[in-house]
Amino acid sequence: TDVTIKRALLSVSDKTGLVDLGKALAARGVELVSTGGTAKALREAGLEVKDVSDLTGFPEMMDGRVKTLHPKVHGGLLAVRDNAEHAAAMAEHEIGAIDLVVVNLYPFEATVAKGAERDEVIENIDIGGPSMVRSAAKNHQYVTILTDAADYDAFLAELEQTGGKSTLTFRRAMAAKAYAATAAYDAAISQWFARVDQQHHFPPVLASAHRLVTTLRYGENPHQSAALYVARNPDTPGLPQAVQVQGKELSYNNYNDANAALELVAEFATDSAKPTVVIVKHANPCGVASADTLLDAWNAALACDSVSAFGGIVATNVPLDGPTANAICEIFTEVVVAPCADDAAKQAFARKKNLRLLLVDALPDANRAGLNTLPIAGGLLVQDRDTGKIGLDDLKVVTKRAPTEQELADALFAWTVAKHVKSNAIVYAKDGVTAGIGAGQMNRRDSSRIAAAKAREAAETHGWSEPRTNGSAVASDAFFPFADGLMAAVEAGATCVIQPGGSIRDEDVIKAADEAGLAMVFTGMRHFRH
Ligand code: 93A
Repeated sequence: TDVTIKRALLSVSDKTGLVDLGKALAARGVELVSTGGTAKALREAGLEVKDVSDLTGFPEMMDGRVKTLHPKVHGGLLAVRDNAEHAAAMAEHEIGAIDLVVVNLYPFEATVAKGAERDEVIENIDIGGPSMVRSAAKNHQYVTILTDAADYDAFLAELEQTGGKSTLTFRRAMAAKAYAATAAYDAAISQWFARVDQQHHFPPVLASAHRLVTTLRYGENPHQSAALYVARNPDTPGLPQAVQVQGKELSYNNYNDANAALELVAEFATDSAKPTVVIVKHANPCGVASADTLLDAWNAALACDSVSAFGGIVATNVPLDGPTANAICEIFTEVVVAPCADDAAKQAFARKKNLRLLLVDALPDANRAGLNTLPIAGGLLVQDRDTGKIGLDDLKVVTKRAPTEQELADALFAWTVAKHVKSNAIVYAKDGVTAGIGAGQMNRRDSSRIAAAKAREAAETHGWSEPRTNGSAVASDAFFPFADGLMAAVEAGATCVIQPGGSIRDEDVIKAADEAGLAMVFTGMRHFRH
Protein backbone atom coordinates (compact mmCIF):
# COMPACT_ATOMS: atom_id res chain seq x y z
CA THR A 1 0.00 0.00 0.00
CA ASP A 2 3.02 2.30 -0.05
CA VAL A 3 3.03 4.45 -3.19
CA THR A 4 6.16 5.82 -4.83
CA ILE A 5 5.81 9.55 -5.51
CA LYS A 6 6.74 10.15 -9.14
CA ARG A 7 4.61 13.09 -10.16
CA ALA A 8 3.36 16.00 -8.07
CA LEU A 9 0.83 18.70 -8.86
CA LEU A 10 1.37 21.87 -6.87
CA SER A 11 -1.11 24.75 -6.87
CA VAL A 12 -0.99 26.98 -3.85
CA SER A 13 -2.16 30.48 -3.05
CA ASP A 14 -0.20 30.55 0.20
CA LYS A 15 3.33 29.84 -0.92
CA THR A 16 4.70 29.21 2.59
CA GLY A 17 7.16 26.30 2.55
CA LEU A 18 6.60 25.76 -1.17
CA VAL A 19 10.16 26.19 -2.38
CA ASP A 20 11.65 23.91 0.28
CA LEU A 21 9.07 21.27 -0.53
CA GLY A 22 9.66 21.65 -4.29
CA LYS A 23 13.42 21.32 -3.83
CA ALA A 24 13.09 18.22 -1.68
CA LEU A 25 10.77 16.63 -4.23
CA ALA A 26 12.98 17.55 -7.19
CA ALA A 27 15.98 16.10 -5.36
CA ARG A 28 14.10 12.80 -5.26
CA GLY A 29 13.46 13.01 -9.00
CA VAL A 30 9.77 13.81 -8.62
CA GLU A 31 8.28 15.56 -11.68
CA LEU A 32 6.68 18.89 -10.73
CA VAL A 33 3.54 20.21 -12.44
CA SER A 34 2.14 23.56 -11.44
CA THR A 35 -0.30 26.41 -12.09
CA GLY A 36 0.80 29.94 -13.05
CA GLY A 37 1.90 31.65 -9.85
CA THR A 38 3.08 28.48 -8.19
CA ALA A 39 5.15 27.46 -11.25
CA LYS A 40 6.66 30.93 -11.32
CA ALA A 41 7.72 30.75 -7.66
CA LEU A 42 9.28 27.32 -8.17
CA ARG A 43 11.13 28.41 -11.31
CA GLU A 44 12.48 31.47 -9.56
CA ALA A 45 14.02 29.06 -7.06
CA GLY A 46 15.73 27.34 -9.97
CA LEU A 47 13.48 24.30 -10.20
CA GLU A 48 12.27 22.64 -13.36
CA VAL A 49 8.45 22.76 -13.55
CA LYS A 50 5.90 21.70 -16.12
CA ASP A 51 2.93 24.05 -16.65
CA VAL A 52 -0.47 22.57 -16.09
CA SER A 53 -1.49 24.11 -19.44
CA ASP A 54 1.09 21.88 -21.15
CA LEU A 55 -0.51 18.93 -19.42
CA THR A 56 -4.08 19.82 -20.37
CA GLY A 57 -3.38 21.32 -23.80
CA PHE A 58 -5.51 24.29 -22.75
CA PRO A 59 -4.29 27.66 -21.57
CA GLU A 60 -5.31 28.94 -18.16
CA MET A 61 -8.33 31.01 -19.15
CA MET A 62 -11.15 33.24 -17.98
CA ASP A 63 -9.04 35.10 -15.44
CA GLY A 64 -7.76 31.80 -14.10
CA ARG A 65 -11.25 30.50 -13.36
CA VAL A 66 -10.45 27.51 -15.56
CA LYS A 67 -6.94 26.18 -14.98
CA THR A 68 -6.99 22.66 -13.67
CA LEU A 69 -10.58 21.61 -14.37
CA HIS A 70 -9.64 19.04 -16.98
CA PRO A 71 -9.73 15.23 -17.41
CA LYS A 72 -5.95 15.16 -17.80
CA VAL A 73 -5.79 16.43 -14.23
CA HIS A 74 -8.80 14.74 -12.67
CA GLY A 75 -8.31 11.48 -14.60
CA GLY A 76 -4.76 11.39 -13.26
CA LEU A 77 -6.07 11.96 -9.75
CA LEU A 78 -9.10 9.70 -9.74
CA ALA A 79 -8.01 6.63 -11.71
CA VAL A 80 -8.05 3.40 -9.74
CA ARG A 81 -4.61 2.19 -10.59
CA ASP A 82 -5.23 -1.55 -10.48
CA ASN A 83 -8.52 -1.33 -12.38
CA ALA A 84 -8.00 -2.54 -15.97
CA GLU A 85 -10.70 -0.30 -17.42
CA HIS A 86 -9.32 2.76 -15.68
CA ALA A 87 -5.82 1.89 -16.87
CA ALA A 88 -7.11 1.47 -20.43
CA ALA A 89 -8.83 4.87 -20.29
CA MET A 90 -5.61 6.43 -19.05
CA ALA A 91 -3.65 4.89 -21.91
CA GLU A 92 -6.23 5.81 -24.55
CA HIS A 93 -6.45 9.46 -23.46
CA GLU A 94 -2.80 9.81 -22.52
CA ILE A 95 -3.54 10.59 -18.92
CA GLY A 96 -0.59 10.31 -16.56
CA ALA A 97 -1.06 9.36 -12.94
CA ILE A 98 -0.54 12.09 -10.33
CA ASP A 99 0.77 10.77 -7.00
CA LEU A 100 0.88 13.92 -4.93
CA VAL A 101 -1.33 17.01 -4.81
CA VAL A 102 -0.29 20.08 -2.87
CA VAL A 103 -3.07 22.65 -2.79
CA ASN A 104 -4.22 25.47 -0.62
CA LEU A 105 -7.17 27.53 -1.68
CA TYR A 106 -7.88 31.11 -2.75
CA PRO A 107 -7.91 33.12 0.48
CA PHE A 108 -11.67 33.55 0.68
CA GLU A 109 -11.92 34.38 4.38
CA ALA A 110 -8.95 36.75 4.29
CA THR A 111 -10.55 38.55 1.33
CA VAL A 112 -13.81 38.95 3.26
CA ALA A 113 -11.91 40.01 6.36
CA LYS A 114 -10.09 42.83 4.58
CA GLY A 115 -13.48 44.26 3.57
CA ALA A 116 -13.26 43.55 -0.17
CA GLU A 117 -16.10 44.38 -2.56
CA ARG A 118 -18.54 41.67 -3.56
CA ASP A 119 -16.88 40.99 -6.96
CA GLU A 120 -13.49 40.41 -5.38
CA VAL A 121 -15.01 38.14 -2.73
CA ILE A 122 -16.77 36.10 -5.42
CA GLU A 123 -13.56 35.87 -7.46
CA ASN A 124 -11.90 34.37 -4.39
CA ILE A 125 -14.25 31.42 -4.31
CA ASP A 126 -11.88 28.66 -5.36
CA ILE A 127 -13.39 26.01 -7.60
CA GLY A 128 -10.52 24.15 -9.21
CA GLY A 129 -8.56 23.89 -5.96
CA PRO A 130 -11.26 22.17 -3.88
CA SER A 131 -12.01 19.92 -6.86
CA MET A 132 -8.43 18.68 -6.92
CA VAL A 133 -8.35 18.37 -3.15
CA ARG A 134 -11.53 16.28 -3.18
CA SER A 135 -10.41 14.11 -6.12
CA ALA A 136 -7.05 13.39 -4.53
CA ALA A 137 -8.59 12.74 -1.11
CA LYS A 138 -11.19 10.41 -2.57
CA ASN A 139 -8.44 8.40 -4.24
CA HIS A 140 -6.20 8.35 -1.14
CA GLN A 141 -5.69 4.64 -1.76
CA TYR A 142 -3.08 5.89 -4.25
CA VAL A 143 -2.83 9.65 -4.02
CA THR A 144 -1.37 11.87 -1.29
CA ILE A 145 -3.10 15.20 -0.64
CA LEU A 146 -1.42 17.98 1.30
CA THR A 147 -3.60 20.99 2.15
CA ASP A 148 -1.60 22.39 5.05
CA ALA A 149 2.01 23.62 4.91
CA ALA A 150 2.34 22.36 8.49
CA ASP A 151 2.27 18.81 7.09
CA TYR A 152 5.07 19.23 4.52
CA ASP A 153 7.80 18.19 6.96
CA ALA A 154 5.97 15.07 8.13
CA PHE A 155 5.44 14.12 4.51
CA LEU A 156 9.11 14.62 3.62
CA ALA A 157 10.08 12.60 6.69
CA GLU A 158 7.93 9.77 5.38
CA LEU A 159 9.60 9.90 1.97
CA GLU A 160 12.94 9.79 3.74
CA GLN A 161 11.99 6.76 5.80
CA THR A 162 10.40 4.75 3.02
CA GLY A 163 12.75 5.67 0.19
CA GLY A 164 10.37 8.01 -1.62
CA LYS A 165 7.00 6.53 -0.76
CA SER A 166 3.90 7.54 1.16
CA THR A 167 2.04 5.15 3.47
CA LEU A 168 -1.68 4.49 3.41
CA THR A 169 -2.01 5.55 7.06
CA PHE A 170 -0.57 8.95 6.25
CA ARG A 171 -2.61 9.35 3.07
CA ARG A 172 -5.80 8.50 4.93
CA ALA A 173 -5.10 11.02 7.69
CA MET A 174 -4.36 13.70 5.08
CA ALA A 175 -7.57 12.83 3.19
CA ALA A 176 -9.66 13.30 6.33
CA LYS A 177 -7.97 16.62 6.92
CA ALA A 178 -8.56 17.63 3.30
CA TYR A 179 -12.32 17.11 3.52
CA ALA A 180 -12.43 19.04 6.78
CA ALA A 181 -10.65 21.86 4.96
CA THR A 182 -13.05 21.93 2.00
CA ALA A 183 -16.05 21.62 4.32
CA ALA A 184 -14.88 24.58 6.40
CA TYR A 185 -14.16 26.51 3.19
CA ASP A 186 -17.67 26.00 1.82
CA ALA A 187 -19.14 26.74 5.25
CA ALA A 188 -17.32 30.07 5.26
CA ILE A 189 -18.74 30.87 1.84
CA SER A 190 -22.29 29.98 2.85
CA GLN A 191 -21.86 31.98 6.02
CA TRP A 192 -20.78 35.00 3.99
CA PHE A 193 -23.90 34.72 1.83
CA ALA A 194 -26.04 34.44 4.93
CA ARG A 195 -24.38 37.47 6.44
CA VAL A 196 -24.61 39.76 3.43
CA ASP A 197 -28.20 38.73 2.90
CA GLN A 198 -28.88 39.28 6.61
CA GLN A 199 -30.00 35.76 7.21
CA HIS A 200 -29.37 33.80 10.35
CA HIS A 201 -25.70 33.71 11.22
CA PHE A 202 -24.21 30.38 12.22
CA PRO A 203 -20.72 29.13 13.10
CA PRO A 204 -19.21 27.42 10.02
CA VAL A 205 -18.16 24.32 11.92
CA LEU A 206 -21.80 23.64 12.72
CA ALA A 207 -23.21 24.97 9.47
CA SER A 208 -21.25 22.38 7.51
CA ALA A 209 -22.62 19.53 9.60
CA HIS A 210 -26.16 20.83 10.05
CA ARG A 211 -29.08 21.76 7.88
CA LEU A 212 -31.35 24.72 8.51
CA VAL A 213 -34.88 23.52 9.27
CA THR A 214 -36.52 26.82 10.06
CA THR A 215 -35.82 30.22 11.44
CA LEU A 216 -37.56 30.81 14.76
CA ARG A 217 -39.58 33.90 15.71
CA TYR A 218 -36.79 34.86 18.06
CA GLY A 219 -34.22 33.37 20.39
CA GLU A 220 -34.08 33.15 24.14
CA ASN A 221 -35.21 36.81 24.12
CA PRO A 222 -37.17 38.76 21.51
CA HIS A 223 -34.16 40.82 20.43
CA GLN A 224 -32.18 37.68 19.52
CA SER A 225 -32.62 36.03 16.13
CA ALA A 226 -32.64 32.25 16.12
CA ALA A 227 -33.00 29.20 13.94
CA LEU A 228 -33.38 25.46 14.25
CA TYR A 229 -30.85 23.19 12.58
CA VAL A 230 -30.73 19.42 12.47
CA ALA A 231 -27.69 17.23 11.98
CA ARG A 232 -27.17 16.63 8.28
CA ASN A 233 -25.95 13.18 8.96
CA PRO A 234 -27.39 11.84 12.18
CA ASP A 235 -24.63 9.26 12.48
CA THR A 236 -25.95 8.39 15.91
CA PRO A 237 -28.83 5.96 15.72
CA GLY A 238 -31.48 6.23 18.40
CA LEU A 239 -32.62 9.76 17.69
CA PRO A 240 -36.38 10.25 17.55
CA GLN A 241 -38.52 11.91 14.93
CA ALA A 242 -41.08 14.27 16.41
CA VAL A 243 -44.39 15.37 14.92
CA GLN A 244 -46.23 18.40 16.22
CA VAL A 245 -49.85 17.35 16.42
CA GLN A 246 -51.32 20.68 17.54
CA GLY A 247 -50.63 24.01 19.13
CA LYS A 248 -48.72 27.21 18.52
CA GLU A 249 -45.37 27.31 16.79
CA LEU A 250 -42.55 26.09 19.03
CA SER A 251 -40.29 28.81 20.33
CA TYR A 252 -36.57 28.64 20.97
CA ASN A 253 -37.18 28.13 24.70
CA ASN A 254 -39.83 25.50 23.98
CA TYR A 255 -37.32 23.46 21.98
CA ASN A 256 -34.73 23.80 24.69
CA ASP A 257 -37.11 22.81 27.48
CA ALA A 258 -38.82 20.03 25.53
CA ASN A 259 -35.39 18.61 24.82
CA ALA A 260 -34.44 18.74 28.50
CA ALA A 261 -37.69 17.02 29.47
CA LEU A 262 -37.37 14.36 26.79
CA GLU A 263 -33.73 13.61 27.62
CA LEU A 264 -34.61 13.09 31.27
CA VAL A 265 -37.70 10.97 30.70
CA ALA A 266 -35.63 8.87 28.27
CA GLU A 267 -33.66 7.67 31.30
CA PHE A 268 -36.84 5.78 32.20
CA ALA A 269 -37.09 3.71 29.05
CA THR A 270 -36.33 0.21 30.31
CA ASP A 271 -38.98 -2.50 30.29
CA SER A 272 -39.15 -2.40 34.08
CA ALA A 273 -39.59 1.39 34.20
CA LYS A 274 -42.92 2.54 35.55
CA PRO A 275 -44.97 5.25 33.85
CA THR A 276 -42.98 8.42 34.46
CA VAL A 277 -43.72 12.13 34.13
CA VAL A 278 -41.15 14.91 33.96
CA ILE A 279 -42.12 18.58 34.28
CA VAL A 280 -39.45 21.06 33.18
CA LYS A 281 -39.12 24.79 33.63
CA HIS A 282 -36.17 26.78 32.30
CA ALA A 283 -34.42 23.55 31.35
CA ASN A 284 -34.53 22.19 34.91
CA PRO A 285 -36.96 19.55 36.13
CA CYS A 286 -39.33 20.88 38.81
CA GLY A 287 -41.13 17.57 39.33
CA VAL A 288 -40.39 13.99 38.32
CA ALA A 289 -42.40 10.95 39.34
CA SER A 290 -42.73 7.27 38.50
CA ALA A 291 -45.95 5.51 39.52
CA ASP A 292 -48.20 2.59 38.65
CA THR A 293 -50.34 4.74 36.37
CA LEU A 294 -49.43 7.77 34.28
CA LEU A 295 -52.13 9.81 36.01
CA ASP A 296 -50.63 9.03 39.42
CA ALA A 297 -47.20 9.96 38.09
CA TRP A 298 -48.55 13.28 36.77
CA ASN A 299 -50.26 14.13 40.06
CA ALA A 300 -47.15 13.28 42.06
CA ALA A 301 -44.79 15.21 39.74
CA LEU A 302 -47.10 18.22 39.83
CA ALA A 303 -47.41 18.14 43.63
CA CYS A 304 -43.65 18.41 44.00
CA ASP A 305 -43.64 22.06 42.92
CA SER A 306 -47.00 23.11 41.52
CA VAL A 307 -45.99 26.78 41.48
CA SER A 308 -43.08 26.16 39.12
CA ALA A 309 -45.08 23.71 37.01
CA PHE A 310 -47.26 26.58 35.74
CA GLY A 311 -46.34 27.11 32.07
CA GLY A 312 -44.19 24.00 32.20
CA ILE A 313 -43.04 21.47 29.65
CA VAL A 314 -44.21 17.93 30.28
CA ALA A 315 -42.67 14.70 29.01
CA THR A 316 -43.86 11.14 29.56
CA ASN A 317 -42.17 7.82 28.88
CA VAL A 318 -45.37 6.01 27.91
CA PRO A 319 -48.29 6.90 25.61
CA LEU A 320 -50.63 9.58 26.91
CA ASP A 321 -54.10 8.51 27.98
CA GLY A 322 -57.34 10.51 28.37
CA PRO A 323 -57.35 10.88 32.17
CA THR A 324 -53.74 12.11 32.25
CA ALA A 325 -54.31 14.48 29.33
CA ASN A 326 -57.39 15.93 31.07
CA ALA A 327 -55.42 16.43 34.27
CA ILE A 328 -52.55 18.12 32.40
CA CYS A 329 -55.08 20.45 30.75
CA GLU A 330 -56.18 21.69 34.15
CA ILE A 331 -53.07 23.80 34.46
CA PHE A 332 -51.40 26.02 31.87
CA THR A 333 -48.86 23.88 30.04
CA GLU A 334 -46.68 25.08 27.16
CA VAL A 335 -45.59 21.78 25.61
CA VAL A 336 -46.37 18.11 26.07
CA VAL A 337 -44.02 15.60 24.50
CA ALA A 338 -44.69 11.87 24.57
CA PRO A 339 -44.37 8.68 22.60
CA CYS A 340 -47.90 8.53 21.20
CA ALA A 341 -51.27 9.63 22.58
CA ASP A 342 -54.55 7.74 22.43
CA ASP A 343 -57.67 9.30 20.90
CA ALA A 344 -59.09 10.35 24.26
CA ALA A 345 -55.83 12.15 25.07
CA LYS A 346 -55.79 13.90 21.69
CA GLN A 347 -59.39 15.02 22.16
CA ALA A 348 -58.59 16.35 25.62
CA PHE A 349 -55.65 18.38 24.31
CA ALA A 350 -57.64 19.65 21.33
CA ARG A 351 -59.62 21.80 23.76
CA LYS A 352 -56.42 23.70 24.52
CA LYS A 353 -55.69 25.22 21.13
CA ASN A 354 -52.36 26.76 22.11
CA LEU A 355 -50.88 23.73 23.85
CA ARG A 356 -48.14 22.28 21.71
CA LEU A 357 -48.40 18.51 21.53
CA LEU A 358 -45.33 16.74 20.21
CA LEU A 359 -45.35 13.02 19.55
CA VAL A 360 -42.07 11.19 19.11
CA ASP A 361 -41.79 7.85 17.36
CA ALA A 362 -39.49 6.64 20.13
CA LEU A 363 -37.68 7.98 23.15
CA PRO A 364 -34.10 8.97 22.40
CA ASP A 365 -31.49 6.47 23.51
CA ALA A 366 -30.20 8.02 26.74
CA ASN A 367 -26.90 6.20 26.33
CA ARG A 368 -26.20 7.18 22.74
CA ALA A 369 -22.83 8.68 21.97
CA GLY A 370 -22.68 12.26 20.80
CA LEU A 371 -21.18 15.66 21.31
CA ASN A 372 -22.25 18.69 23.29
CA THR A 373 -21.10 22.07 22.09
CA LEU A 374 -20.94 25.31 23.99
CA PRO A 375 -19.97 28.58 22.35
CA ILE A 376 -17.38 30.65 24.16
CA ALA A 377 -16.02 34.05 23.11
CA GLY A 378 -14.22 33.37 19.85
CA GLY A 379 -14.63 29.60 19.92
CA LEU A 380 -16.51 26.52 20.82
CA LEU A 381 -16.14 23.99 23.62
CA VAL A 382 -16.91 20.45 22.55
CA GLN A 383 -17.32 17.43 24.81
CA ASP A 384 -18.86 13.97 24.79
CA ARG A 385 -22.45 13.71 25.95
CA ASP A 386 -22.73 12.71 29.59
CA THR A 387 -23.68 9.06 29.19
CA GLY A 388 -22.30 8.02 32.56
CA LYS A 389 -24.63 5.57 34.21
CA ILE A 390 -24.56 4.18 37.74
CA GLY A 391 -26.08 0.86 38.72
CA LEU A 392 -26.46 -0.86 42.07
CA ASP A 393 -23.13 -2.64 41.61
CA ASP A 394 -21.25 0.66 41.26
CA LEU A 395 -22.35 1.97 44.63
CA LYS A 396 -20.00 1.91 47.60
CA VAL A 397 -21.56 2.07 51.05
CA VAL A 398 -19.37 4.35 53.19
CA THR A 399 -21.42 4.69 56.38
CA LYS A 400 -21.91 2.27 59.27
CA ARG A 401 -25.52 1.90 58.27
CA ALA A 402 -26.23 0.41 54.84
CA PRO A 403 -29.23 1.75 52.92
CA THR A 404 -32.47 -0.23 52.87
CA GLU A 405 -33.74 -1.50 49.55
CA GLN A 406 -36.26 1.34 49.36
CA GLU A 407 -33.59 3.91 50.20
CA LEU A 408 -31.35 2.52 47.46
CA ALA A 409 -34.14 2.69 44.90
CA ASP A 410 -34.91 6.28 45.90
CA ALA A 411 -31.22 7.16 45.87
CA LEU A 412 -30.77 5.91 42.31
CA PHE A 413 -33.94 7.69 41.21
CA ALA A 414 -32.74 10.95 42.78
CA TRP A 415 -29.29 10.43 41.19
CA THR A 416 -30.82 9.98 37.72
CA VAL A 417 -32.82 13.18 38.09
CA ALA A 418 -29.81 15.08 39.48
CA LYS A 419 -27.86 14.28 36.30
CA HIS A 420 -30.40 16.48 34.46
CA VAL A 421 -30.44 19.35 36.96
CA LYS A 422 -28.10 22.32 36.53
CA SER A 423 -25.28 22.40 39.06
CA ASN A 424 -25.14 22.65 41.95
CA ALA A 425 -27.87 20.03 41.94
CA ILE A 426 -29.56 18.59 45.01
CA VAL A 427 -32.50 16.25 44.56
CA TYR A 428 -34.58 14.66 47.33
CA ALA A 429 -36.73 11.70 46.35
CA LYS A 430 -39.07 9.30 48.08
CA ASP A 431 -41.07 6.42 46.65
CA GLY A 432 -40.12 7.24 43.06
CA VAL A 433 -41.12 10.91 43.34
CA THR A 434 -38.93 13.96 43.65
CA ALA A 435 -39.60 15.61 47.01
CA GLY A 436 -37.53 18.74 46.42
CA ILE A 437 -35.12 19.96 43.75
CA GLY A 438 -32.44 22.60 44.26
CA ALA A 439 -30.86 23.74 40.99
CA GLY A 440 -28.26 26.09 39.66
CA GLN A 441 -26.92 27.55 42.92
CA MET A 442 -23.34 28.66 43.33
CA ASN A 443 -22.91 26.56 46.46
CA ARG A 444 -24.20 23.16 47.42
CA ARG A 445 -25.61 24.18 50.80
CA ASP A 446 -27.94 26.72 49.15
CA SER A 447 -29.16 24.06 46.72
CA SER A 448 -29.87 21.73 49.66
CA ARG A 449 -31.79 24.44 51.47
CA ILE A 450 -33.80 25.50 48.43
CA ALA A 451 -34.76 21.89 47.75
CA ALA A 452 -35.86 21.42 51.35
CA ALA A 453 -37.79 24.72 51.33
CA LYS A 454 -39.65 23.61 48.21
CA ALA A 455 -40.60 20.37 49.95
CA ARG A 456 -41.94 22.33 52.96
CA GLU A 457 -43.92 24.59 50.63
CA ALA A 458 -45.42 21.58 48.88
CA ALA A 459 -46.46 20.12 52.24
CA GLU A 460 -48.15 23.41 53.20
CA THR A 461 -49.89 23.72 49.83
CA HIS A 462 -51.25 20.20 49.95
CA GLY A 463 -51.90 20.02 53.69
CA TRP A 464 -49.50 17.09 54.19
CA SER A 465 -48.54 16.40 57.80
CA GLU A 466 -44.85 16.54 56.92
CA PRO A 467 -42.66 17.42 53.94
CA ARG A 468 -41.79 14.53 51.66
CA THR A 469 -38.11 15.02 52.37
CA ASN A 470 -38.79 13.20 55.66
CA GLY A 471 -37.41 9.72 55.12
CA SER A 472 -36.16 10.58 51.63
CA ALA A 473 -32.93 9.86 49.80
CA VAL A 474 -30.94 12.86 48.64
CA ALA A 475 -28.64 13.02 45.62
CA SER A 476 -25.84 15.51 45.10
CA ASP A 477 -24.38 15.85 41.58
CA ALA A 478 -20.89 16.41 43.00
CA PHE A 479 -19.26 15.68 46.33
CA PHE A 480 -20.14 17.65 49.45
CA PRO A 481 -17.02 19.73 50.04
CA PHE A 482 -18.10 20.37 53.64
CA ALA A 483 -20.36 18.63 56.11
CA ASP A 484 -22.72 21.66 56.14
CA GLY A 485 -24.45 20.68 52.88
CA LEU A 486 -25.02 17.26 54.31
CA MET A 487 -26.37 18.70 57.56
CA ALA A 488 -28.94 20.71 55.59
CA ALA A 489 -30.11 17.39 54.17
CA VAL A 490 -30.26 15.84 57.63
CA GLU A 491 -32.35 18.79 58.87
CA ALA A 492 -34.73 18.20 55.97
CA GLY A 493 -35.20 14.63 57.16
CA ALA A 494 -33.23 12.70 54.53
CA THR A 495 -32.09 9.27 55.73
CA CYS A 496 -29.94 8.28 52.77
CA VAL A 497 -27.37 10.16 50.69
CA ILE A 498 -25.99 9.40 47.23
CA GLN A 499 -23.03 11.43 46.03
CA PRO A 500 -19.81 10.92 44.06
CA GLY A 501 -17.43 11.16 47.02
CA GLY A 502 -13.83 12.12 46.45
CA SER A 503 -13.56 15.27 48.56
CA ILE A 504 -10.46 15.68 50.71
CA ARG A 505 -12.97 16.09 53.57
CA ASP A 506 -14.84 12.87 52.80
CA GLU A 507 -13.89 11.62 56.25
CA ASP A 508 -15.60 14.59 57.95
CA VAL A 509 -18.67 14.16 55.78
CA ILE A 510 -18.85 10.42 56.49
CA LYS A 511 -18.41 11.07 60.21
CA ALA A 512 -21.26 13.60 60.17
CA ALA A 513 -23.42 11.09 58.29
CA ASP A 514 -22.66 8.36 60.81
CA GLU A 515 -23.44 10.65 63.72
CA ALA A 516 -26.79 11.48 62.15
CA GLY A 517 -27.51 7.77 61.49
CA LEU A 518 -27.56 8.31 57.73
CA ALA A 519 -26.81 5.68 55.14
CA MET A 520 -24.52 7.06 52.45
CA VAL A 521 -23.30 5.61 49.16
CA PHE A 522 -20.58 6.90 46.83
CA THR A 523 -21.02 6.65 43.07
CA GLY A 524 -17.45 7.53 42.10
CA MET A 525 -18.97 9.55 39.25
CA ARG A 526 -19.86 13.21 39.01
CA HIS A 527 -22.68 14.73 36.97
CA PHE A 528 -21.96 18.43 36.64
CA ARG A 529 -24.28 20.15 34.21
CA HIS A 530 -23.94 23.84 33.42
O1 93A B 1 -10.17 29.73 -10.33
S1 93A B 1 -10.12 28.37 -9.90
O2 93A B 1 -11.25 27.95 -9.19
N1 93A B 1 -10.00 27.39 -11.19
C1 93A B 1 -9.10 26.42 -11.33
O3 93A B 1 -9.18 25.66 -12.31
C2 93A B 1 -8.04 26.31 -10.36
N2 93A B 1 -7.00 25.45 -10.29
C3 93A B 1 -6.27 25.76 -9.19
N3 93A B 1 -8.81 28.17 -9.00
C4 93A B 1 -7.93 27.17 -9.26
N4 93A B 1 -6.82 26.83 -8.56
C5 93A B 1 -6.30 27.55 -7.38
O4 93A B 1 -5.31 28.44 -7.82
C6 93A B 1 -5.63 26.73 -6.33
O5 93A B 1 -6.52 26.21 -5.37
C7 93A B 1 -4.63 27.70 -5.70
O6 93A B 1 -5.19 28.32 -4.57
C8 93A B 1 -4.40 28.75 -6.76
C9 93A B 1 -2.98 28.69 -7.25
O7 93A B 1 -2.80 29.53 -8.34
P1 93A B 1 -1.35 30.01 -8.77
O8 93A B 1 -0.51 28.79 -8.90
O9 93A B 1 -1.54 30.71 -10.09
O10 93A B 1 -0.84 30.94 -7.69
